[in-house]
Amino acid sequence: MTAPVRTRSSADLIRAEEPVLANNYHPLPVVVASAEGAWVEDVEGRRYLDMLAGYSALNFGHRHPALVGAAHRQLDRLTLTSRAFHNDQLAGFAERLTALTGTDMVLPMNTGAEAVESGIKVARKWAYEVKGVPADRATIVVAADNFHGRTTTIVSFSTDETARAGFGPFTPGFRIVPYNDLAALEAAIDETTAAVLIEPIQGEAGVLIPDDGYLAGVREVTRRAGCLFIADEIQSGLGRTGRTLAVEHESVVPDVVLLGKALGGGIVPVSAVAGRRDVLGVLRPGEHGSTFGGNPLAAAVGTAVVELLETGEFQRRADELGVLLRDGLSDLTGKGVVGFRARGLWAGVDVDPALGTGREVSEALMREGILVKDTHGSTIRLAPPLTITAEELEGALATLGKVLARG
Ligand code: IF1
Repeated sequence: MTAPVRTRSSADLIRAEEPVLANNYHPLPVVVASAEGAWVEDVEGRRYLDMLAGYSALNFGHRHPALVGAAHRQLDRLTLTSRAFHNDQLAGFAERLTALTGTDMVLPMNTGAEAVESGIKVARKWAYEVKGVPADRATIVVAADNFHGRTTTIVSFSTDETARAGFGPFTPGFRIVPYNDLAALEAAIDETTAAVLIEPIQGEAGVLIPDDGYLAGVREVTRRAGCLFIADEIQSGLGRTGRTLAVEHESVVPDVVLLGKALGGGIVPVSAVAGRRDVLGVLRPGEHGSTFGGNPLAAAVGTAVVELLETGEFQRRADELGVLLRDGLSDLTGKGVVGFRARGLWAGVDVDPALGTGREVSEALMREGILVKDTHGSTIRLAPPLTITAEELEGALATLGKVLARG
């Protein structure tokens, strides 16, 4: 006789993690057991509207049927070959992704940080071989308050002490300038500069949207200086801001685009460096790689993600529902909201600190069935699946208003 399935309670599971799980997160006290679309359900069956969407990795909602279907079909055929051999999914994925992003070539990786690291390596190699920067002298200009991942090199150019402290020694070759400041950016570029690496909108910093013209300015300054413009679209891309890429809001075409998160449909880690052939073409066999990069399961899911984005439906939804989001946050301004930044279905909302920290507001919203994540201080981030309905979004905004009104 099979033992009864023992479902441990949320409290048991949270307690059980403590001695055996590295303490690098402070999650909200909710234990998710299942999910569909914009909704998750905890162990006890309580339902929550997911307004974080895996930090924008779940743009198509939890378990989108087209993506789960693609994954199931591939699971039953082939999951991994390594790049020592070809597989029958990768060409299609690379063709569809380059067409979708308007680029020539892709380098398939797994996590966002790997795409960022790969972008840094390719930019440096391009600087030495094409631009003629002396060996080991390449510099890359980044923005203060950036977030590009957690590897040692990436935190080397972070300005967030929490992300850096205790992880030195750090990788040299990075110059940090204020975000949204073209003069400072231009002043930091010289003949050693391989690239400028920036987020078109700074996510972790609190969804900071640069002034109109900033991205076009970065494009012009980098073109004139003969260095690369690398746009980190890992969080801002793939429909989140109402466009396939956030840089499209200024009709800007970077030399290299970094993608991740939603590229894997919230099912498998899929990331990519997509860009000009003369840039990615500097890589030759044996110079870079990854066990799982470009694996057939990732490529099959990535292809299904690109097919969803080719319709334009998700970009349109984010654009249209973004109006409702902005209107709702405008209505709450002065009623607990002291400021916000929003583009598409992505917002950083500054709550009156007198009402609590972002964490406290997140906990209060959790008790009302809404899941969000604070960024810093009293700012919370709203980034629901792009499949959210207008009614669900309005409900979330009404609940935020109720929580803030309670004080
Ligand atoms: C965590 C933050 C968000 C990213 C951009 C690269 C990466 C990320 C623009 C690296 C990843 C994630 C990391 C995750 C939480 C989340 C995050 F709070 F950390 F900063 F979204 F804002 N570029 N962001 O946003 O991609 O290697 O994680 O796949 O580290 O807690 P990754």
